[in-house]
Amino acid sequence: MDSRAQSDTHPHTLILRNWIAGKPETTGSSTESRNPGDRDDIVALAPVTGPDDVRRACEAAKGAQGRWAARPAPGRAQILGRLGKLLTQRKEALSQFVSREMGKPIKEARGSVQEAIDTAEFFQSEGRRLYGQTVPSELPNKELMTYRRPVGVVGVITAGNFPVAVPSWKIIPALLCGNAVVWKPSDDAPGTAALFGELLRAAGLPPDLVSIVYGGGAGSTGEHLIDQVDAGLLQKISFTGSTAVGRKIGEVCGRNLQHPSLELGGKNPLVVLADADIDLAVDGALWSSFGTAGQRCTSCGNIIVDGSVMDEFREKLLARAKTLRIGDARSADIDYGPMINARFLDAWKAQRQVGLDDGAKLLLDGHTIDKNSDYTHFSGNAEKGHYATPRIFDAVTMNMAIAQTECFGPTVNLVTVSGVDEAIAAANATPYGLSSAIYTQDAHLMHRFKTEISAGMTSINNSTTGAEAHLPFGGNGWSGNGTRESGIWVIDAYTQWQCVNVDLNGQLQLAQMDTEELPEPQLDDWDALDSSGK
Ligand code: UN1
Repeated sequence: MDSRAQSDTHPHTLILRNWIAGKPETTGSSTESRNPGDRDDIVALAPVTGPDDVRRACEAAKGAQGRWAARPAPGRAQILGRLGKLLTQRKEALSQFVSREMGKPIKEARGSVQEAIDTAEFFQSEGRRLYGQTVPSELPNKELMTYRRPVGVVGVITAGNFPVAVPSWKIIPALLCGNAVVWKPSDDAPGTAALFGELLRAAGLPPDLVSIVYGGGAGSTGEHLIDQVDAGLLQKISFTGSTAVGRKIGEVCGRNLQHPSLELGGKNPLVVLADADIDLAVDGALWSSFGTAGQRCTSCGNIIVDGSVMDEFREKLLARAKTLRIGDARSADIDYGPMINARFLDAWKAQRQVGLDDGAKLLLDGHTIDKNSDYTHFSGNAEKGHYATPRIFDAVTMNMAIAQTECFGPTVNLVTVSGVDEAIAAANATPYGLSSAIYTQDAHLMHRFKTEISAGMTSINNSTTGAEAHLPFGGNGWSGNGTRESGIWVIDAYTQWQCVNVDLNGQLQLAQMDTEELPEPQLDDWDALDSSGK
């Protein structure tokens, strides 16, 4: 018995089983994962995991973690390198599956699988470093050194918009550092999680090292997993999702004196200054705002434009936004696909009235696509998918609710400012601080923006998205709790430092007490220094 089977009645539907302590397990209840572009297509049936099963998964992970941590780091890393090779071999199949299950255009799906490959390759070589330090002692014949030690069992909770890349950002470095993982993937993409889990095991990871428990978030499996922090069975949570849920996780971890990794929301600004290359800025704004149907934490929320170029920018953005091609995610000829789920679609629908109540103007009135829609650039099946056309609000000011609140969908605000000071102030005027972008050709203004913006990620003359596997990813303020994913920085999230001293002196020596005393400085003649110059 494996972690998945093919349905007899629906041959395209995967029947998933939890993977707990190295074995597949069936539970009573299950949920469906449907293709958001074709709601008749049931991609997977996944269990909903109750508290007892989640607890067992965490208990079992402890033993697996100890055995894994005892393996030398380069050996652990070698397995992760093999994962990278397996992902490369299966890239197309996995990308097609991602696209079908959560509705990301196939080109983007390939890019997101590539991000996981890059992550595996990066951490394969990091296993030959995972450096500690040698440190000089204040005492003779004594050696000091530092080691990175694993944290323990890590609970990983991920979102559906990057169902391979973001889990890989967490699981790969967590494992490299000698931890075990209990993963609750998004209920929007359980099938993708099952395939990724299979590749992890095929690469040679001990089967009991990564458990996968399916289910929902609030009031469901995600919450049961968080409960294991209070139960003492998890030493860390790594979460990507909403700021509201991140706060709750932070509270639970805080009272247990743990430091979770929280990658949360954003209301990312893209600034266009008077001297910008407007066509380039329109390209970046269009992609940042509507790429992935606006369902990235790095999507642009506010486009902040200098008044002197606003008319030109607005006209060009509007003309392009009206022609965005929307349709089935696996078609090569679309700009964006369906909304990932009905919840995101409903929140996006509700945002329209919020903007109107704020007093903002609808420059482009986005709407859901149904069989009566006349949107000419649509190629999907309107009756079967969650589709939405682009929405642009104009005359937005930073005190409006729509300027302050993240909305995961194809919507963006135009904010007019005068000069760089106002532009930077507007860009900093939300409680978030994930990504940011500026378009200018002036090196001094680039410098001002990158030093004065509060954001974990800043692009100059590029869009608000576009993480790379070896750069720190994360944000300030409401966008997280200061931890970063990826690159060498994430290693701090999955290790804790141990310092060791080795005393070769043969006699007890005490730090700060048995150190050599220096003679008193002799500087009496300084009192006689005459600085008058006479
Ligand atoms: C997210 O939306 O949670 O840079 C992550 C980007 C992507 C990652 C986004 N590579 O937009």
